Amino acid sequence: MIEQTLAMIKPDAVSKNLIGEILKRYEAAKFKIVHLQMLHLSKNEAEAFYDVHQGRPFFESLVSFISSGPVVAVLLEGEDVIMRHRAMMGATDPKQAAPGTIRADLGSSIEENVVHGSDSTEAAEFEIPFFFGQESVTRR
Ligand code: IDP
Ligand code: MG
Repeated sequence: MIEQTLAMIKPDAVSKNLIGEILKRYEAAKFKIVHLQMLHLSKNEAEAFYDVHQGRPFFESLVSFISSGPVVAVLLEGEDVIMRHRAMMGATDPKQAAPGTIRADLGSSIEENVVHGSDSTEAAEFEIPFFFGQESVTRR
C-alpha cells in the first residue's frame, strides 16, 4: 500500500552536517520526498509533538534535546514506507541497532539517535499535519 510517514532529522544530526547523508539514504531507497522543512521547535511544540511520552522518565530531557536546535521535517511517501523507514532507522538505542541502519551508523546515544519516524498509521496521521498542515497530503 502506498502510504506516507513523517521523518524528522533531529538536532544532533543537523549540527553534525548529516542532513544530506540521511536524505541520500531516503532517495536511494526510492522513498518520495513530498515535503521538507527546516525549523526550530519551541519547548511547547516539542512537548506537543512527543505528547505520547508525557510522564516517561526521559520526557523532559527529550523535549530539551529536540528544542535545542533546528530539525528537518520530511514527509516521505512510498510502498509500506512507515515500516520500511522504521527498519532503515534501526532500534532506538544506536548500540542495539542493526548494522547499516541510520542509527547504528550515525547515532551517538539512546537520546541523540539522529532521526524520528512515525511508528504507525495513527502516528503518521498526527505527525504529518503537525509539521505540514491538514492540507499537506493533497498539496503537491
Ligand atoms: P523511537 O524514536 O525509536 O520510536 P521512542 O521509544 O518512541 O523511540 O522514544 C522517542 C525518543 O525518545 C527516542 O527516539 C529517543 O530520542 C528518546 N528516548 C527514548 N528512550 C530513551 C531513554 O531511555 N533515554 C533517553 N532518551 C530516550
Ligand atoms: Mg516512537
